[in-house]
Amino acid sequence: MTPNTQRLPATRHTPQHDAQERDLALRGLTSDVKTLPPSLFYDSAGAALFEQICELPEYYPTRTELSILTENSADLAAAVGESVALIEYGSGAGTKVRLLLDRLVRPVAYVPVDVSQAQLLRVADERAEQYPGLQVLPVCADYTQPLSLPQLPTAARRVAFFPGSTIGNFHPTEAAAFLHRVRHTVGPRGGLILGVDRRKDPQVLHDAYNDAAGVTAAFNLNLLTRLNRTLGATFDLNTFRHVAYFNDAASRIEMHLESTIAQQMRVADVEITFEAGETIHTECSYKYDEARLVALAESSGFRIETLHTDAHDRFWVAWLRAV
Ligand code: AVI
Repeated sequence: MTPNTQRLPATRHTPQHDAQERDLALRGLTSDVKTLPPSLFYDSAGAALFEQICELPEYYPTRTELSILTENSADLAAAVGESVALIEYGSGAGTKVRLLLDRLVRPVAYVPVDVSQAQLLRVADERAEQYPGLQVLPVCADYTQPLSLPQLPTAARRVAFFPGSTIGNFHPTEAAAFLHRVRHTVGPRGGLILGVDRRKDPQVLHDAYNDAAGVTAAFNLNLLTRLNRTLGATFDLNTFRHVAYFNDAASRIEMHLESTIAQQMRVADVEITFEAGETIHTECSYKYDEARLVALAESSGFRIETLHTDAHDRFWVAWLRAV
C-alpha cells in the first residue's frame, strides 16, 4: 500500500450475498416474462469473458472509446479545469482513466468506485504509485445504489467519469435516476465525462453482439453455469442458446437465452418451466441518438457541453456540466 491510498474495511462474501443472489434470480425467473439481471454476468469467469469481448473485432465500443479519449484527452482536461477530484464509477481493471489523469492539471483526488474489492484495491494502489501527488480514495460499493463518498477537498471541483457505455445497460428511467444521483454527488460546480454508444447501422450492432468466435454467447450462457454452481440450479446448457438482436423501436440490443426444448428444472428449490422457444431476457444495451442523450442529460440536471466522436460516428465521449 502506498502512502497516498486510503484502505477500506474488508468486506466478505456472506450468506447474505447468497440469499440476495437467490432472490434476484428467482424474482426474474418466476415472472411472466423471464429475466435475469445483467449484474449476475460478472462472476470471475464472466468478467474474464467480458475482457475477451472487448478485444473482439466485431465489438467496436471499447477500442472506439479508447481512441476518442486518446484523441481528446487534452480538450477534456482543459474543459474540466484544474484541481479536480475525479470520481470513477465502476473503475474495474480499466486503464482508460489514465488517459485523463495523465492530462489533468494538478488533480487533487481520484475516487475509484467498484463493487469488487480485491480489484479496487489493486487498481487504487497502482494509481497511487503512478501519480504520487494524487490522493487515491477507493470506495467499495455498488454504484447503482446511493453512495457515500469520503471527505474530498472542498475547493476541488468534482468530476464524475463513467466510461464503457455502461449507461446503455440501464433502462431509461434508471439511467435518469442514476445520473440524477451523480449530479447530486458532483454538486453545482461539477461535471460528468460519459461514454455513450450511439445508434447506428443495425448490422454493425448485430455483429457486435453475435461475434463469430462465440465469446458473447459464452458470456451469456455463463449466467446459467453460475446459477448451477451458486444456487444448485439444474440448467442443461445444451438446451439453451444465445440470442441477441436490435430492437429498433426501443433503440436497444436485447440479449436472451432461449430454451430450445420444453423443459422443467430447479433453481434453488423452485421448479421453473420453459416452453420450447421461451427466453430469459438477460440484458438490454440502449443505443443513443442525440435527442435521447440531450433529454437524458437535461432530465438529470446536466447540460451537454461537448460530444467527442470517432470517424465512423459510432460512439460518444460526452462532457456534461451541472446546471
Ligand atoms: C458492459 N456493457 C456496456 C456491455 C454492452 O455492450 O452493453 C456488456 C456486453 N454485453 C454483451 N457484450 C457486451
